[in-house]
Amino acid sequence: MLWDLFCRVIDNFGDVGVCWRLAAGLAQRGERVRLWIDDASALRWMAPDGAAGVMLHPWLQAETDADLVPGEVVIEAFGCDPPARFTARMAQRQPAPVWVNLEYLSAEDYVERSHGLRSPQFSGPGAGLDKWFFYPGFTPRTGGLMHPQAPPPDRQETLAALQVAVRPDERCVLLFCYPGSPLRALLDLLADAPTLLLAAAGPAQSELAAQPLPPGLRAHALPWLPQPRFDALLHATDLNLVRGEDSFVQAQWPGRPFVWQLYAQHDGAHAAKLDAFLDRFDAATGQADPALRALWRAWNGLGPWPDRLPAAGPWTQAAADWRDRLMGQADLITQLQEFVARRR
Ligand code: TRH
Repeated sequence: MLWDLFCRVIDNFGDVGVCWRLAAGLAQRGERVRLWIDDASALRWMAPDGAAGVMLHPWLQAETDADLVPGEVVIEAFGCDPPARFTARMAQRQPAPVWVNLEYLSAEDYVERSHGLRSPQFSGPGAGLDKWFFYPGFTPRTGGLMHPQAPPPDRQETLAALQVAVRPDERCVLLFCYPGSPLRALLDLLADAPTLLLAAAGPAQSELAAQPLPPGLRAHALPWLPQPRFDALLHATDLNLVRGEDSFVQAQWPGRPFVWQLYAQHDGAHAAKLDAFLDRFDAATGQADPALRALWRAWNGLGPWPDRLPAAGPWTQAAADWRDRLMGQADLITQLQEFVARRR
């Protein structure tokens, strides 16, 4: 089948990160994918070699190319609305494409209620078509998550390829954060043990450069990595500090401790998202160390700092149990293919 996947890059890299991972995953399963994107610049480092079966197209071409015939499936990521003329062509296509809106990730209850809902289009270029809502999520009544596409390479290989040498007694920590992060307090907490801090490209490096490192901490600046190598790195560390959506999901597959920095929303809605996730995580794993929620909330500017990191053993066990639970659920791409097949 031909899948048309529309991606509008609002800011940061999650929109393109999620869409590229989906496009590459569908192509790996034999689907033909046209990825329509308004700013493909990040793909220069995120996907330098592209992927067989994925054809990149500038967003505007979907508006201007009068001979374009929509595919059997149209995915709009995060409610980005395909160009009007393309949508009008979808309405003329016989049979009509299956039109899916891939929504943002959340652990909140509304996701289970909203997943799979149909939205008949009564007006506009898509009048007469149905749009379907597809919600990623952490429970069986959602669309699931994008599972790793391949087993992770060996930890030592991954670190050696990045010229990262972790000393025997050192904890290896990945930092991928937003500008203005409360780094000082985090560094003081990480000073409880010898630590090598791998700073992802972007704000983490400039923020770290402005901070004196406590004794026992070393820092290593990483380049922008192709997505599969970034994923492999998540499996090569002891603790991952990640952000947004896509890196947050992928940091759950190694079964090692992770901390989520949410994209701060002016109305504070990110606080409910954080608590909704930890409520599910704690309930599913029996994790009960109060330092964990305190650390997550403090890192997101939502509360006071704990006086210590969560205990590593129980934290790692909880992360592994959580991963096993998620791996037991059907992955998002499989569910999306079945979702579409049932609606064709
Ligand atoms: O960049 P992000 O903060 O994106 C976020 C999310 O999209 C969020 O939903 C949205 O509200 C906000 O932007 C505006 O974080 P995220 O989602 O983890 O996306 C980063 C992508 O970049 C992810 O696919 C991993 C990839 N990446 C690499 O491939 N190589 C790298 O070196 C790094 C640092 C990241």
